[in-house]
Amino acid sequence: MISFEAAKEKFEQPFFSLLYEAHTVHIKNHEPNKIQASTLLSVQTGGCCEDCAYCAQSIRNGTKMPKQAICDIASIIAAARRAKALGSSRFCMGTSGRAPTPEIFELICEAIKEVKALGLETCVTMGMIDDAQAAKLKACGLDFYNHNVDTSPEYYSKVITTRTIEDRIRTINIVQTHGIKVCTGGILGLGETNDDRIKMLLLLANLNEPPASVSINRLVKIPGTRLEAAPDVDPFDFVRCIALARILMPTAVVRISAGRESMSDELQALCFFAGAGSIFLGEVLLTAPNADFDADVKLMERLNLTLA
Ligand code: DTB
Repeated sequence: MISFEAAKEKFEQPFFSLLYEAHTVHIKNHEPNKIQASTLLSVQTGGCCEDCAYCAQSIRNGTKMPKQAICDIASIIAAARRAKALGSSRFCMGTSGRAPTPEIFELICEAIKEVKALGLETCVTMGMIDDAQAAKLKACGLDFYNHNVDTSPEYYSKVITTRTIEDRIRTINIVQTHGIKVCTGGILGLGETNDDRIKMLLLLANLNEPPASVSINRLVKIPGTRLEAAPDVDPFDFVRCIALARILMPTAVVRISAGRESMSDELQALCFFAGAGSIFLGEVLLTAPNADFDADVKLMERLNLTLA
């Protein structure tokens, strides 16, 4: 297992040496000119009692987002068809709250089966789940479960107090035990240091099994949240994080998730070179705007990247 000091040394090496090292790992393990595309749908939005300082959906933030109606199965399937038409290969469904209610859980199980029948991969994020729920999701054919660690163990309580990072790791372990691939990651721009970012990446790399999918978000500063005025992430530090994720988790597909809407084409290109191989496609994420679809298609063309 690589030590913190060794990981920090990699992170702090000259920028182009880091990029070269990361790209070398990337081309050994991935097709560098293919970008996997996923589309997100918020099946249940808002009214969440958790206190994540970054989140639009927490009732403890000043975002005034009460619990909204749950999507019906027909609208979920319609959204999945649209995602496929856009060129996405994976459809990701999210629900707000600490853990799924029985009603939401049943709906998601039905949706997984129907979305898979359209020929799409499925991913779900719905908070804490137990063994029985993980077994049921596996039986429905779920491909990925998304559950982020968000930040470093040391910084976690500065961002969230209603649960611990150990709770998160417990759910990740349950998901992996049941043979569902894990999508996990975190958010850069919560006021954390580069040391926190390195620690978060080490935590991800040292899970019981390496994650198949790693989601790196740049904070979308949502007015009314406690982090609405958080300091910007230096763009080159963002690229360094992608590069270190690539080096520490060679086989994972690394996604530039939230925050791409405010990234230049050049910054995204550097991220792809450093080892990012996945994006979210479509107009919205869960509540926040995503990068523009037409601009994404153009960027793929200009960089000779193909969506997969
Ligand atoms: C992840 O790491 N990013 C996605 C997905 N996992 C669920 C969510 C991004 C949400 C961005 C903020 C919003 O839409 O409110």
